[in-house]
Amino acid sequence: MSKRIVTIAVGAALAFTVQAAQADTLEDVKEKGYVQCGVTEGVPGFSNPDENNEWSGIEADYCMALAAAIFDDTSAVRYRPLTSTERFTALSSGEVDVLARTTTWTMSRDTQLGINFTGTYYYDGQGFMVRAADGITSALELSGAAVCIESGTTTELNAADYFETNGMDYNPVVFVQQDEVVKAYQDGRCDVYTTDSSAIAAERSKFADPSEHIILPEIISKEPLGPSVRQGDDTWLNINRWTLFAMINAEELGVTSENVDEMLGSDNPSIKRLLGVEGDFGTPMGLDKDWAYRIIKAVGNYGESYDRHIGPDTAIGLERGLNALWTKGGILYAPPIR
Ligand SMILES: N[C@@H](CCC(=O)N[C@@H](CS)C(=O)NCC(=O)O)C(=O)O
Repeated sequence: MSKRIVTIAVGAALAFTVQAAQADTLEDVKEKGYVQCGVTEGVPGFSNPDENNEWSGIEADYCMALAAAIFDDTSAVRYRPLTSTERFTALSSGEVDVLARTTTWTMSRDTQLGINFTGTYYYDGQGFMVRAADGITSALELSGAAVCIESGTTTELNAADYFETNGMDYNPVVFVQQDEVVKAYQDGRCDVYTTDSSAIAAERSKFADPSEHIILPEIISKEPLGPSVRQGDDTWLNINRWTLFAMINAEELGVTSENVDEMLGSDNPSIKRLLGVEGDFGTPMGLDKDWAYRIIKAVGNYGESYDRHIGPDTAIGLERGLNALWTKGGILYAPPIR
């Protein structure tokens, strides 16, 4: 046997072994009858439980979209609240099937923790909140400040970089749980609360008088927030990736939860493929042909989810900004379904 043929044979055997060793999360999910979604302990607009333990937010919507694609039933989700510190272990140990938990896609997380990020559902950046009465107008005036931070986050690392780069001292006051962080800031144990700016807006919306707190203009980092799954299961990765892409493509094509039935009759080939009227893009992922129709019908497109939970008309009040579609001045861009 030539060296080349031997190499090919070994390669094929290896490929087979890898294939055989692949986890089948979709099968597991179907067997147990629900998607186990790792979420926050409560960030309004992202993933947040109400008094009846009904979860809502763009991350909860994402979990429901997966359940709609797989089961045609948005209630087939179990939410598992996780702190920042425990989230990655919960994913890699199999305690959850997917993390949709205000988690920033970074290189070390993507390449060293045995997980894969599947996309970005919110382009965020780290900001600072201070008490209006303190008269601070820029983060560059924060030298010597006590800064409240959640542990196990990019927040911690970015703050260290920012203060060092700008030659400023600071006193990090670090907690494992978000409510402790916010309470410490409210109790005056810190001068500053820092985290993803969307979460600052979410937290501030819960304060008795939000106008007593201001968000400083500096955004000190890139925080692309997205879902992540365990490595070694490409089918599950594809389902997660294309669930988000289907919601973004639906917005771009003008398909909404309201008009999706009417859109089944559309002549637009992109809409026909999205809705499974032409071609079958579901079966190759282990889903039904109408997987995306189900998502849009039950949860809506990306813009609907955004507007419902974090948009300008909500208490969180976030403009689309970077998270607008690429056709509308933002950077939200999903590959085509074809
Ligand atoms: N995006 C950053 C920060 C994530 C993070 O944990 N943010 C806090 C601030 S809002 C949070 O979501 N806390 C919710 C919780 O602990 O349940 C990261 O991935 O490290």
